[in-house]
Amino acid sequence: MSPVSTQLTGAVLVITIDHPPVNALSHAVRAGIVQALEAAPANISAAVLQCAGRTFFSGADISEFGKPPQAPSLSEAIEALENAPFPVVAAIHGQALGGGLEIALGCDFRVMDAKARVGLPEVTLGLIPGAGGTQRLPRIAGMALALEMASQGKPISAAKALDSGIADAIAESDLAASALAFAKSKSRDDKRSTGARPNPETDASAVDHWRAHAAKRQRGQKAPLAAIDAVEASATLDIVSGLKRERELFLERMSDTQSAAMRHLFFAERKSAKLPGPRTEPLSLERAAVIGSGTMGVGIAASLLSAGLSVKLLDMSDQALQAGYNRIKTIFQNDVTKGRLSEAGCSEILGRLTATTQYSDLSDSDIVIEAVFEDIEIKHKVFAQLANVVGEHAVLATNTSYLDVDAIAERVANPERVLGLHFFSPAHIMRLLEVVRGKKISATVLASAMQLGKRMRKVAAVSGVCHGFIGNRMLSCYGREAGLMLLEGASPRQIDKALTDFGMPMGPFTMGDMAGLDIGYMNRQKLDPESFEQRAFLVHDRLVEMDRKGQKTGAGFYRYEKGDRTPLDDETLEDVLRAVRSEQGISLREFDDSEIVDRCMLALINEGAKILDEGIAWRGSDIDVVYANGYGFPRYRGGPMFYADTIGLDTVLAGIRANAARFGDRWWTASNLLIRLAESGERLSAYETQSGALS
Ligand code: 3H9
Repeated sequence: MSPVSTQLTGAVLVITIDHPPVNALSHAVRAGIVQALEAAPANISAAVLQCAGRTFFSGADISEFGKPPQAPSLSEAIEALENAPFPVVAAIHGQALGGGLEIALGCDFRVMDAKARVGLPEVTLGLIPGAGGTQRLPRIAGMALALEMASQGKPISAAKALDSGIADAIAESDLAASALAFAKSKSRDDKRSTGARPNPETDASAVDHWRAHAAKRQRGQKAPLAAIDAVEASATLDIVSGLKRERELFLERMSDTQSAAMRHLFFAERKSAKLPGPRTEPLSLERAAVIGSGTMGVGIAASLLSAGLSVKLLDMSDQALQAGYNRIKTIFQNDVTKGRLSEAGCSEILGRLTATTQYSDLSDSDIVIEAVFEDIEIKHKVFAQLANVVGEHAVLATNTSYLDVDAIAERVANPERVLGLHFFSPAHIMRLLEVVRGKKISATVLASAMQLGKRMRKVAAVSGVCHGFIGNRMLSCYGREAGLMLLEGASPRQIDKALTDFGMPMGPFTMGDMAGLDIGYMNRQKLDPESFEQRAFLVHDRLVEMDRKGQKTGAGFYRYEKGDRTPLDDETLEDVLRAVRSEQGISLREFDDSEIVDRCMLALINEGAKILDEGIAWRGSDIDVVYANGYGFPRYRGGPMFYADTIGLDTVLAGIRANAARFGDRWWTASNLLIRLAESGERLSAYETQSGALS
């Protein structure tokens, strides 16, 4: 059945598209629209184009990209709208995104629901608008806004759309009725195709501004600059040549690995939230408690409050509790200051927050998340106290980065309700949530955690239990190689720069200084010394022992001026490096940047493949989701597993084996899965394991 239906209301033809879940502009939709226009009765005065379901068109169908194109193309469908002999009114609710906005711009008028948004998010997929958005939008809204929307990808509100001429009217209540009334007020004489409008005025300063912005804030990404080029062309080229130029730039981006990587992440992020196997009904989690009102507890409580839950915050002292409560209040008050939240919304949210020092107050909690000090004995005590007061089926979560969730669950009655929820700091801002499933977790509890992740607008990925779970276990290998290269002769500055040039937001030594070198130091004290490469952290340890713990003490791998986070080179570090290298009898050598990147990336990939082989991660794409959302891995490289696929698993394996031959195989034993996939020609990022799946 066609997703497109029509209904004649007086002299207005209403064309309705119903293509769940989000009305992507798939082939059947495009064909249906063209057919509806062709079959339109000869005497109609106008038409309305509207969508059923939760949103207007969410854009081109991304799953069709890379497949042979099927006519009519989106551009042809838009052309049919522009060339129709009657005006067409787009009725926009939900979001009009990418091709969705482009199709609306191909209509003669746009009526928007007051809560609707419009945007050109193609850059987030490594693309530029490819169906006229870069040519029609500046003709309607001017260069400055078109440059911003096409290069930044952020949607704008209906109010802003009205202000800028994108929307012609806002419907305060019934969109369908408003759009119909609007269409009835128009006649064939009102036809005013956007493409026929004059060129927008050139705006050189806006072009320069957004180019500079893209170079700085979207470093390494090609799409924002291409989007700016295309919009800039709209000022000088006629519509036909402008559309041709846009098409060329669009196709260049489409064939580039950056877009393949970002499209991979788009689908990976949606998949990671889904559990394999039959759907399990999640629990209704409405009353939450957070133990610990430090930085993590505050961020977690804020995330839960934003998701609509009521939250009880517990800490031992009134003073700590008051400080935590105030920090949560500040988070939401800042949202009000920035116009993201109304005063009434802020009061409603804070009305759901209570503070207590008494465990007995948590008795009615559906879920408790503890965010106390990272020490297993302390966590055991917290869980023991909790188990005494909460219901026997309340979900109990530990916010831990490394600890053994199974060991924590073991001591609790009904261990199937215990899990790890590894939030990243600041927890109300960072998108990643590692959901750690212990051996005994029930499918219901896991499904509930995934749903909670979605409610908190997090990207949730499931990890099995191991030291550091998916993310930090891989990171320790990356950090190990950085530390060893430091010992062998590379400077922190060179290593940091090589990795930021690769696309990481920060190098490992700048990152260590920011997080505090004492945290890793304390963690290492608790580890079996045989379980990690001690030499890689000799310099780190020496620095901590000299009270150089990073930014907070004014020095670590770098030196910092008071109140300034700029890492400065430091003579003392040179002395430490000289001393440690000589104690280790190391003869220095030169590094080039590609060796630095390769060594860190190969370590990351090999460990990721082992994690996948062990069933700690269920999907290669989940690992990519973890790295892109929790560790700043450049999205345009798709995550470590996708990156491995782009270099080729043969090449990856050869690199790992070469490192094993050179540095010994203690840390460089190639993953068996990697060997198997390199042989079979399969992709690491597409690999899915059944091992470890829930029974
Ligand atoms: C473009 O338009 C290029 C043009 O300029 C030129 C072309 C020539 N296609 O996100 P959700 C699926 S590029 C295919 O969970 P929400 C999604 O995978 C496009 N599938 O819902 C998921 O599937 P599943 C520019 C799509 O309510 C399901 O729909 N547009 C598409 O949280 C639900 O998605 C964009 O970049 C699509 N376009 O958020 C917008 N969109 O259930 C992309 C979604 O199997 N989409 N799916 O996992 C979004 O940002 C969000 O989906 C949206 C809804 C905000 C619309």
